[in-house]
Amino acid sequence: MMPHLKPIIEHIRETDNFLVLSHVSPDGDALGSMLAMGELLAALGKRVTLFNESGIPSRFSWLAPKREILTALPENEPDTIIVLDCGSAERTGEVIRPWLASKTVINIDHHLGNPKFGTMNWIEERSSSVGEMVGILSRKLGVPMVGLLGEYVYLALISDTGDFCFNNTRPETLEMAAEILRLGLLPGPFHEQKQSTGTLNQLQMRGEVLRQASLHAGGRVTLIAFTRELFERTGTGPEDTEGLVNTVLYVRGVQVAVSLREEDKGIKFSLRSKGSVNVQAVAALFGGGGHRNAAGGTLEVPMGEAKATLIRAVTEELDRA
Ligand SMILES: [Mn+2]
Repeated sequence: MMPHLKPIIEHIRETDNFLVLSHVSPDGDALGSMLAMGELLAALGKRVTLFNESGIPSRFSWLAPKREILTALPENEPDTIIVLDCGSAERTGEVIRPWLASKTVINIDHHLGNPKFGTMNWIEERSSSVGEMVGILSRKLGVPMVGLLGEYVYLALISDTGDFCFNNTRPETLEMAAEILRLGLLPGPFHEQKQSTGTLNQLQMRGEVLRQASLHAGGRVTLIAFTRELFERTGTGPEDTEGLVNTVLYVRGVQVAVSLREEDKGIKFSLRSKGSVNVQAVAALFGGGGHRNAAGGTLEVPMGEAKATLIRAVTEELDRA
């Protein structure tokens, strides 16, 4: 059923010293799958180091992981690097990249078009999240998803499925969630912790962005934009934009939401779509990536030009569908 899984399981059983990492600017799946993999390997008695070039974003500070997450190269060199939720080798960041060429790399991911940059690759495009894949590994390796391991897998599941609302929520996903609840996780307190992490500044900044949301393509596209001026004026930052793009799909008749964010290198864009509209194809036009209903990338142009370019590309995709 999963031919790529067997050698990975054998390698994990036979090896001792691991470095586990996930993509820069981590989301709930990147953090959840990495922390879960850390717990899983520790439960197997392995030495494990966690690494994420960006560290933990402030909205996840409630996680307070007991295992340290390094942002610089560790002194102790691992035998094997497990790369999680990275659609390409570039997503691992700058710091660790030289090591990817010289060590055994296990690439576990669910992004469309992952180029299989690992020594071993397990890519499941249909999997809700990489956390779900780590959960499958836990089962195969005989480690029950109790305590922190269960919490971290659950965080990954709810993050990438939009709290089990997106189409990537499969029966297998809910069965894994059910397994974790049976083993003791309480969803109420967990969701409260996850959701109540904001500040008034963030709320007001988001309000301002929503007030300026605009409709395009005959009401099929909504667009929101975050400028550096706005961040400076409201005492907020790029990490405070998370999730707002999903909110603007709320408008009746809208099929695609576009979110733009001004950064040093240009404009970072996020796209969300409903149903069969493929925004991954749009992101790929500009060197970006992602999934059918959630994708993104960067445009090295000013804000006004980024708006026009993306509205045109998204409209063409909608007209084709
Ligand atoms: Mn993911």
